[in-house]
Amino acid sequence: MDEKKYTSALENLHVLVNLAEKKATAESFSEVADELKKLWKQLRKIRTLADGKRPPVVGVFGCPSRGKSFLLNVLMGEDILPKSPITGTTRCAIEISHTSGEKAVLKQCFFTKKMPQSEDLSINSLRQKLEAFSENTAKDIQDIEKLEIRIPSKSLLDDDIVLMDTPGAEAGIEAEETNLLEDTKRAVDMLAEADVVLFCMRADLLGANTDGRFYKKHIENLKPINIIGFRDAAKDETEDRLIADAAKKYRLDTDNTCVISALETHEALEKWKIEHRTNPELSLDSVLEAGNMQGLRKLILNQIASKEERIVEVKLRAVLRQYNDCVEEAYKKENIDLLPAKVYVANLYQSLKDTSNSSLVKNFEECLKKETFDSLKLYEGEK
Ligand SMILES: Nc1nc2c(ncn2[C@@H]2O[C@H](COP(=O)(O)OP(=O)(O)O)[C@@H](O)[C@H]2O)c(=O)[nH]1
Ligand SMILES: [Mg+2]
Repeated sequence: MDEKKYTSALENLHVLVNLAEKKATAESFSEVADELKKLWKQLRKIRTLADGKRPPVVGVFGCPSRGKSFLLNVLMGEDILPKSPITGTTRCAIEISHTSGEKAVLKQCFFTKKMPQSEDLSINSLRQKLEAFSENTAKDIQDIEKLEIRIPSKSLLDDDIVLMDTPGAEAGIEAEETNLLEDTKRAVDMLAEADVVLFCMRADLLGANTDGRFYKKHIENLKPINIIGFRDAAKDETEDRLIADAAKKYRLDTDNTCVISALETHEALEKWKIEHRTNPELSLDSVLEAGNMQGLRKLILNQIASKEERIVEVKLRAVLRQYNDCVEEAYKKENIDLLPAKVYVANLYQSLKDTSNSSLVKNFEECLKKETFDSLKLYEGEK
């Protein structure tokens, strides 16, 4: 996208957000209100990213035990997040960022209580607290929307990036697996919060249906960076083979796929920490080379650098798609007055056309399925 087009895409975004705020009162949308309100919130978030008012959020997603938490610990340079061979260790989203202070900070954001609860902690107490939250029996987790932590250690990525850990998720699971169901819902909700989506798989479990189903249902459309982790556990395979294998099984984009071993990077990092004590000048290059963390880092930084074109467009598209689903859902239910929603879509559509950004208008039209679209025209005709 050239600069002119980008500016007008941003203008559109401002128009959309303003319109959304004006039109979207809860009452006017009956049952779809909650969904719609979530979408407005997302639009606003996309805008703050595009305006450079907040750092990008890089989130890890995938089935349980794909090494998501472990990878983030390595990227943060500190073992903070609970990780274990037992599935379901991560129970709610955790956002991690850097602090220049000496103490770590833990902030709990709740669903019901408005005020978050924040405290300064040592790294050790933070680790213990997070451990307690990860206990399967932890009751207090129910009301926690997400945890935000800030830590003083040096990140392997960039101090300005927020990392996000999410619970392990699966698509199409049985209702009796209540924890997994709840975890999946939480992870899927968090997809909207991530600007860069890292989809985690395992080299030693490539081809598992669970990964494929989750990828297809929730990830594919979000232009993810695909990570084939646990490279050390599939030593006999070449990297190309692993990528080709994953591409064939899940039909993912090979350009945005990389093979890593967070375990190898972790070992190099521990070694670096010891040597760093006597040689403060020691660079992190050897750590990044181990387990191909450098390859992953490049993919992430590239995607962030192109946030103007890529992230904003991808996210906007995703929001529109959700919008479409949401309207469609409303159609299925009877006794729902869809007129306000239709007016809303008509307004959105009109505002896009007014700012005459053809690529966004096209996106929008693509995203709205024909059925929804026809009824829109109908409404416009009725006017
Ligand atoms: N061999 C190997 N084990 C790993 C690697 N990454 C993570 N693990 C192990 O896999 C287990 C699950 O990791 P975890 O990060 O909790 O998975 P999550 O459920 O996806 O967050 C842990 O016991 C880790 O030690 C890796 O690159 N290689
Ligand atoms: Mg985890």
